[in-house]
Amino acid sequence: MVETQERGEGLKVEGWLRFITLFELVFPTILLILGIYNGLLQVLYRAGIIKSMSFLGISYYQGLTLHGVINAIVFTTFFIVAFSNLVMYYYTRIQLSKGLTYIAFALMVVGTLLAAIPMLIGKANVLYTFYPPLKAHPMFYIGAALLVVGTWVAFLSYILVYLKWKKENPQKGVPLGVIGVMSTFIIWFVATVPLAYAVLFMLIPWSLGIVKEINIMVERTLFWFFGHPLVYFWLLPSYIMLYVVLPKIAGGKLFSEKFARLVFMLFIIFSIPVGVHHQYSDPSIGTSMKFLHGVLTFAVAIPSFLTAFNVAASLEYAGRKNGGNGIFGWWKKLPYTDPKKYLFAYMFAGLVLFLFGGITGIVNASYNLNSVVHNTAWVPGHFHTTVGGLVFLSFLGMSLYLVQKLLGKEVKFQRLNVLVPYMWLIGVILMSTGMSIPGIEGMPRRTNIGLTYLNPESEFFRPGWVFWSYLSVIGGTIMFISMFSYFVIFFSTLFSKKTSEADLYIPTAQSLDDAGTSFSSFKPWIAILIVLILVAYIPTFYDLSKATFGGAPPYSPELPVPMR
Ligand code: HAS
Repeated sequence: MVETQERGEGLKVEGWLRFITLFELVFPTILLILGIYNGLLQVLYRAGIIKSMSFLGISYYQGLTLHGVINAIVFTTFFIVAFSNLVMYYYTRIQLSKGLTYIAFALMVVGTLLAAIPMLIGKANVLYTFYPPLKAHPMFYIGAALLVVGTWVAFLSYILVYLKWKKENPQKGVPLGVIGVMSTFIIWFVATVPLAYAVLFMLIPWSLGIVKEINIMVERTLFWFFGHPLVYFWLLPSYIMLYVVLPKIAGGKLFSEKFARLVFMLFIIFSIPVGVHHQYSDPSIGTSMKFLHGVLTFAVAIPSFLTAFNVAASLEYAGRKNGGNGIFGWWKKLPYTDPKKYLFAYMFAGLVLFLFGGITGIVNASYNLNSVVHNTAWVPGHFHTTVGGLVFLSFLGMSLYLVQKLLGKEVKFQRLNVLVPYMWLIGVILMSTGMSIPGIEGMPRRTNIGLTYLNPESEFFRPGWVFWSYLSVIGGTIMFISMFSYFVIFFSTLFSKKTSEADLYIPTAQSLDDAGTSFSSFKPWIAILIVLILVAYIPTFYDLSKATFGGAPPYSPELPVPMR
């Protein structure tokens, strides 16, 4: 067991770091109100309950862009940087560079505000994937670029802390939380370099009118080089919590730290060379590359399977330690609804959702099944149980916890708080089921023709989809109520009176095994990653270079769609 893993005392956080971290937690939570509101409008609009999304003068694609960018990009990125700042400091006790942390913070805030302006005035209705032919105002791309550069600066500050810690502790294994943060940002950095190329050299010149045409397939491929690792950028901080925090709160220990470390290393090698599984239906990329990326996608599921077993075994250990016996007795001894241990509820509800997210992900990864579900409502069904499930819930729970600790406050409405994740769980299951089942029958993933397939007057009317759309509305409404409750709890806690000393304490489980110094070096894994990227992407870009097409004119999704 690594020594730093066992530390349990609170840690004073200097004023400047407390300020930045709190800002990085509270600012995206405020934006989330708009993101969640647009989520509710989505389900209502899709089911035809509201005939337009224009309550705030927001159009369908504009609302969908705000929903995706705020919830999946801004909220997550800010949380991950705030959480990583604290994890690095807590487990190494080495101060982050104040200058770098401030620069990262400033770039992220300015970038977000710059990107927000065109989104809010309807000049960037390009969805969170923002690939052409959808075209945004240049300010959107510049803002997105600044946000990403901000995270690179934050990563630089982590690298400095990591190297200093290694130098001072040559004989020790790196703390698990630090391995988790470093893995998250190694993946993120490698994934965002091609994205930066695409934004700087393709999208910005295109949006400024400097170039008239853009190679859509190359840009899409660069985007998905980034787009799949993006999901592990979201997931790995949740895995840090599952390994480090959850077993402790459950009352037990981590089953195997060695396996947990291996999981992070496997993510480094497999997260990136899989992007083409988002492009199985795209032209210009040959089937052999699609097959290779498909195989590697199954490989990237392995660390999640390892996690499922490691976490389940840790929970069983905790349940038995809490007095549970027999095959199922230990299940009853976990703190599902203990208001003081609310982080358990947030993570457990997320784990249940991730079982569905994992299964649907494997379906997506299968080349032939993907052709059934691609671009259908099945896909949002999948990602609301992954990024909208485990990731979102663990981030919400941890945001509240960190705000509480850094300000020395008591959580308000504690009974309601412990119900929030279970409401969200029920809501997501209903909403995702209501999207996944008709998705298999071809219900489109996105539509700005609203009522068409639910309208008996339309030639596209699908009576079988009416029930599922209403089920989604019920699920989406429960999700909205859950989040409304969360906002009340979060902001009441934020503005409540201080009740204790403000310090940082991250509940940290010991491990049943002694991981020693195993899997403490990133170098061999980064080397394997580079080889795999070359193998998976050189032939892909070769295929693209042989394709004979020019650019495409910009397209606006808000153009009128022919209706009967
Ligand atoms: Fe995915 C599309 C394949 C994981 C997010 N994915 C998406 C999109 C998003 C997304 C946002 O292959 C849409 C992108 C877009 O806008 O077009 N995904 C996978 C696979 C995995 C996977 C194989 N996805 C994620 C995660 C995400 C995420 C994680 C966010 C965080 N996904 C795809 C594919 C597509 C796709 C294709 C393209 C679809 C298309 O055609 O457009 C795997 O990583 C999943 C592995 C997971 C597991 C589950 C392990 C289970 C655990 C829980 C254990 C529970 C316990 C509790 C212990 C193997 C760890 C016990 C409790 C009990 C009650 C029993």
